[in-house]
Amino acid sequence: MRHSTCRPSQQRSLAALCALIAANALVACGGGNGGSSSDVAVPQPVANALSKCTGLVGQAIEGAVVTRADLIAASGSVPERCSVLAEMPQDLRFEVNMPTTWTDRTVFMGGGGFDGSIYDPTNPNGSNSPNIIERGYVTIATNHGHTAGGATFALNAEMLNEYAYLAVPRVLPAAQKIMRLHYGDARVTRAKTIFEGCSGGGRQALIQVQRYPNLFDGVISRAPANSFTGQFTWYLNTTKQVAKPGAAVSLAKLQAIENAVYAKCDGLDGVTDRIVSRPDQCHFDPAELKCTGAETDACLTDGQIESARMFYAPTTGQYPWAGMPFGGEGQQGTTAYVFGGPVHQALADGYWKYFVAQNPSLDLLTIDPAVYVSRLDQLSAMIDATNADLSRFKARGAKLILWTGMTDSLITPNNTTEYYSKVVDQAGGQAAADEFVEYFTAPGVNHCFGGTGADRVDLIGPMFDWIEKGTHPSSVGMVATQSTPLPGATAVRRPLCKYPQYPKYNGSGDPNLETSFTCTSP
Ligand SMILES: [Ca+2]
Repeated sequence: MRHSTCRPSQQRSLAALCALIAANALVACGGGNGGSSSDVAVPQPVANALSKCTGLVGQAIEGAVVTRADLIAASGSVPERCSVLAEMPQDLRFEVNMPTTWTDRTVFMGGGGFDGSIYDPTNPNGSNSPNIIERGYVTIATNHGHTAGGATFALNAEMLNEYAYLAVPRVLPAAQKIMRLHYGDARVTRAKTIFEGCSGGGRQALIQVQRYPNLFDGVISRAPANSFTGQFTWYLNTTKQVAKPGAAVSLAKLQAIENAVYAKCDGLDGVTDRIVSRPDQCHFDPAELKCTGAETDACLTDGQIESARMFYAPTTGQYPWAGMPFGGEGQQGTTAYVFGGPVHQALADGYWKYFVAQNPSLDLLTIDPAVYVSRLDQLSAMIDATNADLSRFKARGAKLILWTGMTDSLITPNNTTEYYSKVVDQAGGQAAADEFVEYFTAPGVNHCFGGTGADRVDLIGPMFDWIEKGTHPSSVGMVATQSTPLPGATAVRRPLCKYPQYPKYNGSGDPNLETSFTCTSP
């Protein structure tokens, strides 16, 4: 089954649709632009590609059976490729796309949400780096062990393990064996392989780095759901909070919050562009909007203030959550991501009923996490990817890129920042960390894509250049572009800055252009 995709356009209704689809496949929407990296020189086409490809059907390879293998003709900018579908017990399916003219680069594309579908590499609006297949890369993707169905798969222990951590290490050897049959051993042995994913796919990326450090030469983790247990506990708490009488925060009030945040914080980066590039300097208390007379859309009651404060406040305990960022509240309110909205609720419902309690008939609002302490510990050990000791990964020369949108209200950017800081400490300091991990933050960008900022950026080309040539991504002047500007507006372009740097307006020049900004340390 193909991955459902949609692109958040300027129409808010479509954005809302994207969000609903995202409840099942969290990384569904995004943008794509051309690659910025030089590719490997003069790749040679595979001889007898048609017979080699179709001859794979029915073969048993490394525990998998090939169920489909088609040589698909070039179409537009997508080159001719052998597309292979294979499966393993119980329901682990994967796809390998092998260009006839291959650049000796392979990308394993992560999934998202509760998974259950195979990421489509030909979709120009995927949530990862754009135009992967157009650049002659082999792509690999998997359903992570089950087919759609929301979170119901979690009642099956084997499927839950595959979702948690086992799918990629099961699939990759079989996919690489298929590649060897197509391209020959020598090329596959010398080729570089990377993993990229956002959201749930960002968590999968960090699973590889932490538990299977020998599988990939490079890993790109975007907006990772790596503090899974804390994240889904927080979703439960916010769902309960906004269910209290008078505690729900309407879309109009979310817009009032956004306006108040921008009034205080937008200009801190040198230009008022509805992008907060200095979140470290942005301080806002929802009580500043407390209703003084009759309630209106522009003010908050005590119950609504309590909800909003809960949204931004970090939580503590065994499974903490870092608290949400300021900015983008109104626009993300329309996609129902924030303030215990439908997406938070759907995720909480799936996790707590099927992963934790394993009882679909429970009422979400009555669930007490204290009842499930041992089960949460068990799930955390399986699913969370919070280990900051990456010494095995670093020791073999592998590289890690972290990325996050800074107004992501589904997975807070503060979560990624906290993880990165722990990795730096564990590595022995900034200089030691810089050798193998770089972290980039995108102001004004929502969950994986969208927002007022520049959300679309190629990280795969710079990653391969880092692996193959030793060129650090932060040294090549990466530029991000806004995928979905408002109607009639010009797409925003910004330099993509390495944390903790931010794009500071130069004081003159077109604020839509990256040349008007300089990556600056706070
Ligand atoms: Ca600004």
